[in-house]
Amino acid sequence: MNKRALITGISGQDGYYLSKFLVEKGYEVFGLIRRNSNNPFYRFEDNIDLWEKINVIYGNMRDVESLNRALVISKPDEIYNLAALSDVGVSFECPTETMEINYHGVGKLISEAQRLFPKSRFYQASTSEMFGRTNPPQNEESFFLPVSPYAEAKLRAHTDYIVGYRKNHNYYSSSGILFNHESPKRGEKFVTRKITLSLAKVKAGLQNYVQLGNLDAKRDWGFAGDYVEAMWLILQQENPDDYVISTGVSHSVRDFVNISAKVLGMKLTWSGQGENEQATDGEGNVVVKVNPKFYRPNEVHDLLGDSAKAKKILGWEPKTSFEELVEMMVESDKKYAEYLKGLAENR
Ligand code: F7E
Repeated sequence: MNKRALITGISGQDGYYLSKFLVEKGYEVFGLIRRNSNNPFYRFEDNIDLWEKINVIYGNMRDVESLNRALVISKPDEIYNLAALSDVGVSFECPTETMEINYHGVGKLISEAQRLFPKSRFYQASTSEMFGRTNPPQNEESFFLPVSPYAEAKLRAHTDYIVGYRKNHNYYSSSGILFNHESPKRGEKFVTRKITLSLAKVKAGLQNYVQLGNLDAKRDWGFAGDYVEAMWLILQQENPDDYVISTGVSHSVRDFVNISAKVLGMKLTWSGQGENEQATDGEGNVVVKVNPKFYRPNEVHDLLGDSAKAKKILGWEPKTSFEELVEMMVESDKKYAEYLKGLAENR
């Protein structure tokens, strides 16, 4: 019989790649979707065949009845909890909502899962943000020093519910402590996609420049398509555990801008410092500016993962290099910007 998986947050970037991966493996996939006025399947628009294979269940992480219903309908062997308020910057503005979804929501889901399906296996999307200000490289033994409401809530869920349920309730709960993972399906507010889409629009003549915050922040950026395989592998192990998933290479936001511009054939020249830093293209047009509006009240400066444990135990390694990732995202946004330009010209 086919295995059954319930994925919360299926309409996000990771939900897209994980459902594709599991459907290809022959799983019956159920996806929890929060009802709002946006198109729930916009990430699947270029893959309607995949969307049609997913059993959609409406509900949300605050509503325990809807979680109960999703579990009863899906009867899952595996549960992947990807639902979250995932924008770190926004979490400073909505700390209570962040705690409700990213912490209490996990408690609601895992307690129902353990009660109704004690033999199911639970994957939690934990995050490198939990390391916060701990010096790199970070691995499973590193201290957690969260500095945002997002990271605080994720860390509490990790400790109380994932480690807690595995130790105190003998329930199979594991986590992937994933470092940043990106793709052409990444939301447009995250810095990587903001850069690739904005610069592609600049190149197409649809906007003049992109405004960014802290250009010095360093992140370990991998490809989301590679990372969902690690999620699955984590649940295939005999014993539940936590694994850092990362590439082991970090770059600054400024590096990401430079490589994206290079793929677009733009040569950037940087000048100024701090809030006055900017980049001009070969023709002297300012194409990147700093706007302090995008600074965070508290910043995580340097994340660099050490995923030796995942390599040893799961046999997992990233397949996509940083340069390949940037190129994939820029090429996709180049096409998208051309499409938008065509729409504007035909209006
Ligand atoms: O920021 C800096 C910003 O929003 C990366 C989420 O998936 O990964 C993600 O969290 C860095 C930060 O991602 C802008 O200050 C500069 O230092 O792309 P981001 P994030 O905060 O690292 C982790 C692993 C998660 O778990 C999260 O859910 O870029 N930055 N200028 C900017 N960031 C944004 N968003 N916008 C800017 O204009």
